[in-house]
Amino acid sequence: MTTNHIATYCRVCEPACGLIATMSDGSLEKLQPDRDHPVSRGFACTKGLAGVDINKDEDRLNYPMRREADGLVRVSWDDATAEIAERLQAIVARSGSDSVAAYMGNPASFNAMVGVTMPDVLTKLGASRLFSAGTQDTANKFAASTAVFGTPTLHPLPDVRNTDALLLIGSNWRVSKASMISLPNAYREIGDASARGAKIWFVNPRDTESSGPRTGETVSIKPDTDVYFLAALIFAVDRAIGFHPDAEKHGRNVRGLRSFIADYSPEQVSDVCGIDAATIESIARDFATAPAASVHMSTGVNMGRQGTLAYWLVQMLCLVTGNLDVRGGNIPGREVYPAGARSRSVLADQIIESEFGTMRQVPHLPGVLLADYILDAENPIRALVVVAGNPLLSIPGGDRLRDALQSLELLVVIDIYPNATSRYAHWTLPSTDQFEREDINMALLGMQVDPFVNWTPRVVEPAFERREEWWIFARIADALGLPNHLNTPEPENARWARIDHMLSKGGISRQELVSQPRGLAMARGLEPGTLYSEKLQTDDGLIDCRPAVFDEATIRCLHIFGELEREPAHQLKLISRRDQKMHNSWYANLPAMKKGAREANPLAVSPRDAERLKLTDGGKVLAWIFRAEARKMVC
Ligand SMILES: Nc1nc2c(c(=O)[nH]1)N[C@H]1C(S)=C(S)[C@@H](COP(=O)(O)OP(=O)(O)OC[C@H]3O[C@@H](n4cnc5c(=O)[nH]c(N)nc54)[C@H](O)[C@@H]3O)O[C@H]1N2
Ligand SMILES: Nc1nc2c(c(=O)[nH]1)N[C@H]1C(S)=C(S)[C@@H](COP(=O)(O)OP(=O)(O)OC[C@H]3O[C@@H](n4cnc5c(=O)[nH]c(N)nc54)[C@H](O)[C@@H]3O)O[C@H]1N2
Ligand code: SF4
Ligand SMILES: [Mo]
Repeated sequence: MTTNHIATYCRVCEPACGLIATMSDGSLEKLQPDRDHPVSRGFACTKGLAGVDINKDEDRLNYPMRREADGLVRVSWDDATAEIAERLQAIVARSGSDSVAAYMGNPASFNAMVGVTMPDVLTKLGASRLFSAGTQDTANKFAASTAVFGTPTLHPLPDVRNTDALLLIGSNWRVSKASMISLPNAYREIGDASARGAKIWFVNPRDTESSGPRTGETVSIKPDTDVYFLAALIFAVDRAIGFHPDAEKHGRNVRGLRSFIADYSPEQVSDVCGIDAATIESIARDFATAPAASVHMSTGVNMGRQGTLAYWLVQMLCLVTGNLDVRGGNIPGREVYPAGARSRSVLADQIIESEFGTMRQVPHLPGVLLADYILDAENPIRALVVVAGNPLLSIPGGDRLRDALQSLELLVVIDIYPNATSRYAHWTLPSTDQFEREDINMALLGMQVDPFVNWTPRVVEPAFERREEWWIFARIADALGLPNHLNTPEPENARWARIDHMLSKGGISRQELVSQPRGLAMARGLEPGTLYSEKLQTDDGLIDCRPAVFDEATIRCLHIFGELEREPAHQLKLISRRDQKMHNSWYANLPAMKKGAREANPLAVSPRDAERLKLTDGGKVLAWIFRAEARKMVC
């Protein structure tokens, strides 16, 4: 038996933690945190280490399968790709190329070849409707940054290692390691910050795993009210201390900002947010007077009703307290190679007039409209390819989406597992898992606290008939008679061409990375000084403090405030909760993960509400139906 070790990295979430794979006769036996990885430095979580179980899981998809009247039938890749191409051709001929669409799920972001090959095949087919999971969790941030900074790629990161005060809103770093920031041992980092004396607040409706004596306290907020809390913080800063000179120096229309916050004093928002005015004032004061203060807002707010306005106010809070682009404040991340900074005028082209209203593709179509595009569009989607996603569970409105998926003429799901969406697929195609493919980390450009690019070889040969996604797209394109990466003289270089080009902009070549022991290249960490001179993309070089594009949203904001004010005192709301053993909808059936609370589907209720509702620990809640119109809960 020959045993060897291969350095690789995890492609499940933002930090891309370094891993060491122990191989035995070419089989993946064990994954361990890589102590010598310069960024993750020996950190990896349960999910990353369970990659071995995923690689060997008996439930995996192993062969292309076609759905027939009496169940799934195994087919060869040749037949599967030829038949899918034939169906696509027939649908395009009958209903036009826009009747073909695709959905890219979350793991596609951590799989370099999907992003560089799939949109290309769609374009060549003449199809333009592309949906992605990013519109469920972070589209608000791209939209807000475009409005405020003139570019969707600028997201100043909290300088956790140097900050004196940190506001963490709608995020649970200990469990999730956050989103839109790459910081491997995020929980240790906030523990270290707190030990240095930094003040940390967790703004959350729930007391999470991240808060506590080691880190900081929870500021308990009612769900979906953060926009008012943020407005009140800015109001309180203005009233007690005044805005920092940076606001007038770097901001346009500060008056517009003041007129927005005027409706939301700490006293006015206190009941709606469930936070007393004095607490809001003291956070505002501590934040504004700290030598340096920073903030991170995440999916708990992104996925609420007013995530875009809230993200605008996050930037405003930093600006008016002088914490934008300063050490210990919020600083644009650096990149190993530059992320293209598109300007606001170019982005204007991405605004489309659709039959469902005016919208911006940020950068893809909103997943929440997928069912409408299938069921109601004038030129409806008839064929859908889903890669690395489970839209049926991850997009709100599952019942209608199920009807929509069932009505399709062609649904192709490319995944490592059968999932809820693939139950309705005509074809289910097995992809390789992360350790069965060569890769490079491309997501999170400009959002890494310690910027690094990491190339990894394929660790283990793909088992059964699993294939990489780019190969599957290329085979389908081939069968459609479209140019693709496989039918060029140098297929290997052709599929890497775009990535090689991007790397070259940072003065790096893939060959150089491959020759490094860990396939790594690094850039300098967070340093202030680039926001105004390089990153900001507004025409006048100023931050837009009251973007006109938000006019309608600010009026709606006031209406929602009225609605919330009228809510009964005991209104219950369901909020999302992640745990260490699940990743969105997957990992669920892995025996190593299906332990303890994960054996069931736990619902957490605050002790006060549980007592009122006579719910006991471990009891069963069968169904809770919320009747919005009756404002009543029925069991
Ligand atoms: N109910 C619910 N809804 C949610 C969330 C939630 O936690 N619960 N989370 C929200 C968030 S933050 C997001 S980002 C979205 C996510 O939305 P989606 O991406 O649509 O959903 P996931 O559950 O992440 O599904 C990922 C799928 O990719 C597969 N997969 C894993 N690795 C690979 C791979 O290497 N190749 C291929 N081809 N497939 C792979 C998994 O088996 C799984 O089926 O959902 C949002 N909506
Ligand atoms: N273990 C694990 N890790 C993950 C994932 C996973 O499913 N499991 N998913 C990955 C993905 S795709 C993403 S995008 C990131 C997400 O990473 P985070 O954005 O940090 O997501 P969560 O851990 O769900 O934290 C969101 C918090 O918001 C709170 N919240 C809910 N509603 C509100 C509200 O209205 N206001 C406020 N202020 N807070 C609210 C919730 O209680 C929760 O603690 O995690 C990634 N990492
Ligand atoms: S934190 Fe994310 S990237 Fe790191 S090991 Fe866990 S799942 Fe993988
Ligand atoms: Mo996400």
